[in-house]
Amino acid sequence: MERKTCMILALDVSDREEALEIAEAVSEFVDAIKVGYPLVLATGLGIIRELAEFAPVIADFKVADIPNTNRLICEQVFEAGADAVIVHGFTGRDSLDACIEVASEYRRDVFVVSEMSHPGGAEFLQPAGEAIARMAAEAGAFGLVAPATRPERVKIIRKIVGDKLTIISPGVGTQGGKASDVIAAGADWVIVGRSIYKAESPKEAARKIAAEIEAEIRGEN
Ligand code: OMP
Repeated sequence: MERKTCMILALDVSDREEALEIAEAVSEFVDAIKVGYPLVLATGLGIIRELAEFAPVIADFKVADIPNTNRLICEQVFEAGADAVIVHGFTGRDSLDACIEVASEYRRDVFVVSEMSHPGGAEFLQPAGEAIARMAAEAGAFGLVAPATRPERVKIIRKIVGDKLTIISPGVGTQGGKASDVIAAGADWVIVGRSIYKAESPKEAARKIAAEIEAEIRGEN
């Protein structure tokens, strides 16, 4: 995944035509498209290949099972054409290793959720977040998912993993996070869903967030 716009679209719509329309409209402003259960359950796994025409696809299945099941899930994800998969880290090192093994067979990437962006993310997952980040780095994951709603946590996690891991950060816009803040805290990419796909003009919404990120990177904020 090439870092040009520093933005990933979370495409959580459930209609195939709408998904393809939005993907095409915003493709110049995003480096990847993240799809998850809402779109894939509604339209089928084939949507991954269709979206891959516009940008690399990250399959957000938050894989969280025993190693054998994780392996079987990841094989399906990469056979379907995804460039990367999002997995949970709380299931432990062996479960994560299974995902990373499959990803390396397919020459694809694994992102590990260290802690989540919603208020409940602070209840059980956050206390384990730093250990999960350390484990992901030791296991050789490609990156982490860390919360844009808590840039101070992204800063801590960035310190822990240094430049070993790529950090992608959801929670910008509708969940209250600010793209420039979390990029300043050390995230490589922000993940944006509703603020783009629910906007009257997804293209204009994406353009605006891309401009904010660019200004932050240039040090204009
Ligand atoms: P919006 O809140 O609509 O911008 O969407 C955020 C996207 O990121 C959704 O697809 C969420 O499922 C996802 N996400 C989070 O919001 N918080 C997390 O902690 C982790 C994820 C994720 O793994 O992508």
